[in-house]
Amino acid sequence: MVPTITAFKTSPDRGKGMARDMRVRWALEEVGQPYHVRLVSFSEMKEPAHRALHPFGQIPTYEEGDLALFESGAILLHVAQRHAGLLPDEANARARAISWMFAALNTIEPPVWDFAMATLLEGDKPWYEQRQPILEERVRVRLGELSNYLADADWLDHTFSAGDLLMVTVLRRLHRSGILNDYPHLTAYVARAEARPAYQRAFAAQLAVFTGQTASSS
Ligand code: GTB
Repeated sequence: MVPTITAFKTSPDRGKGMARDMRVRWALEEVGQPYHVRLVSFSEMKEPAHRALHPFGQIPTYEEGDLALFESGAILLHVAQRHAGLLPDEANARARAISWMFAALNTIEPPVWDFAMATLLEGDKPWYEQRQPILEERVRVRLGELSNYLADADWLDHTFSAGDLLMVTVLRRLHRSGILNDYPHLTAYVARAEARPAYQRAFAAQLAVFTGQTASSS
């Protein structure tokens, strides 16, 4: 059965692949699973039909037969457990890869998200100049630790996994800030992941939503 995911009809990032449908698309490409995409507007996301799939009125969602999932991490875990390619077969290695999925979402993403959102949305607030260095330092502490751990290894735990996929989607959010340039191991890690054919296909697919809209609205 071909699953259907949801994505922004009009992504605020203008096709840069920053929204969280990108990680689901990438996972499905990695495992070779075809998928349909239903594009939703911001207002459609808040309507009952979409809230039946996602209680918080967001994207991405994932529908496959009777199953409806929300939360990108849960969707990735489901895809990775159902198909080969994103989690190792050996039980301990598999458990470690799942630890990295949680580390990406629970340890790295919160400070990165707070920093990126403040940069985007709070530049005009009176507290911005004081708060932003604090948020940046929280990001830098985690990046330093992650960089020391990774060093010049290709992937977090020997072979590419859903943990790497999530970690890279989180780190990519820092591209705009330039912070990542201070961590060459992490820059190389992100570039290595972005060079994967599955990443390229997923990125092209989400970009086509933006360029297609541009073409049809002109
Ligand atoms: N924890 C959930 C998950 O991992 O699935 C979070 C889902 C989420 O935040 N979804 C966002 C959303 O639907 C899109 S990804 N927002 C609409 C709303 O809440 O009304 C977050 C996002 C949005 C835009 C950019 N951007 O433009 O760069 C980047 C990331």
